[in-house]
Amino acid sequence: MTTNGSSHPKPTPLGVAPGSKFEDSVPAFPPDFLFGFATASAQIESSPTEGGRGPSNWDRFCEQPGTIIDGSSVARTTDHYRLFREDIALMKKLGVNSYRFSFSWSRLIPKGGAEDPVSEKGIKFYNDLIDECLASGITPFATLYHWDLPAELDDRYGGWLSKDNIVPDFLNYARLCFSRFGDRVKHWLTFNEPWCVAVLGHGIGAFAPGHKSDTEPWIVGHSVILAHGYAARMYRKDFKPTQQGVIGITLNGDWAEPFSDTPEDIKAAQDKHDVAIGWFADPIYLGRYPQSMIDRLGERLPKFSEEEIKIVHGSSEFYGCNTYTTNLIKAGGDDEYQGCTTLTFVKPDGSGELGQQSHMDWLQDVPWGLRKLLNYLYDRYKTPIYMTENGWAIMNENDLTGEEAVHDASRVQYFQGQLAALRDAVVIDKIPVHSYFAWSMLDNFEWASGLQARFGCVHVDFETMKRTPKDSAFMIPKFFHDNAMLPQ
Ligand code: GBH
Repeated sequence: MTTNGSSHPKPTPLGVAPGSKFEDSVPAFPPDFLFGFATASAQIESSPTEGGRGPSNWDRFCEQPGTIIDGSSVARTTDHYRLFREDIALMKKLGVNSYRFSFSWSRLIPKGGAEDPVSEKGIKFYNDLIDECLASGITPFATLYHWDLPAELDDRYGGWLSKDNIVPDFLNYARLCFSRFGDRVKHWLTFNEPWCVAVLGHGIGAFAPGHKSDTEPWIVGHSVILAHGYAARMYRKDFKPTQQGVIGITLNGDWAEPFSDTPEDIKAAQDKHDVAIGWFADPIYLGRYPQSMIDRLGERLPKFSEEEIKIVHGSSEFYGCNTYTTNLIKAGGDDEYQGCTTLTFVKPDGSGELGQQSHMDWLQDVPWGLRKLLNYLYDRYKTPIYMTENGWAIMNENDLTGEEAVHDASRVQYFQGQLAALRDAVVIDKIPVHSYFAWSMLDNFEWASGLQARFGCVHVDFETMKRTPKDSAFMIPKFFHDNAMLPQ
């Protein structure tokens, strides 16, 4: 893995969490393994109207009182639009070889639709960003849709609720990105975490557009699967032959461990996987919705036509994996978005919680689940895996001074555990994993949690926008250098 002309370090057993069964001297990661940090446009760019950018559903959502915990908004996050060269220089200095970012649809097509004008200033911004990455020896890894929908498309036809309108508009947007950036971008994700778009946006209403419904999520999920399928087909047909890249989707999914070994809890854990992962992964990799969802949802779950499922099945060339934690799953419950199971971090023997608690109620540090998850995904879907997100928000980190926050011991500990589990999965279990992106490069706009939940490996002072790498920002690249195979 060549990074910035530095000499290749000899593999060493450093940087490994205690308990790894990995044999110390075996290098784990091939020279083309991609590693770095992940971000998303709405969370880092700021500059909401610069270059003619149109408003997104998240710009609108933030304007509604009470939606964002600290009243912050996508309009003012980390100023990456202005500071991207500095950020890429920092990534280069830290020694990563790839950067995962997302395009803002309404920066490229301000109104979003297939008949609407393209913003050449928006194109220029991403051209410059991509060129700067390449000049710095950093492979760009691009996501088309990380939750920021042009607001106009919501107004026109309800966004993802209207499959017949949104699919052609998304395809037009995807074609623009492939044709303008695909000469240099060779790694594409269509969607980031459709579960969140459907459930948090249209079921629970915690995310834009803030709808609360028990019918919309299944319709939205269906539209996203189709938009992904058609876009991936278009890439493979019209662009891949010349551009030679890969395209896939990335899903959120945390390991679901049965609370006990009763058949009920074992089934519950599978039901949870079916809704969290299988809802999207089963149609895409196996050609059908999970039976447990069909049984539970009946008429509320849309059906694929024969033509549609042909497009969807086999559309992703890899499995994109965003994962953060592990939950214990008990049978019983009425939350359809968790497969009518109950999630807990409390250990069955009453001896306490599974792991250290982060700032987010859904996130504890449970390193052993990652290896099980990667094995589950590869067994079930039999496709190469790209890890596209994994990360940690320290409890109340926002209360620390910048000087204190840079020594992020519990984040370092989290990543050591996760990376050791990844290495065990790769080396011992032979799971083909091709990338690892830590969430996130910068402290940023954590959606409804605003600026006060800090996931960054680099500290951001939100007054001055000054960036200061935390200890974890050095530790993650070092792990991959220490565990690199030497190029042949
Ligand atoms: C990722 O999602 C996002 O891709 C990224 O933008 C975000 O900043 C990052 O994580 C950190 O949050 O509503 O209680 O059922 C993380 C995966 C999946 C975590 C859904 C929260 C919902 C918990 N998310 N999960 S709940």
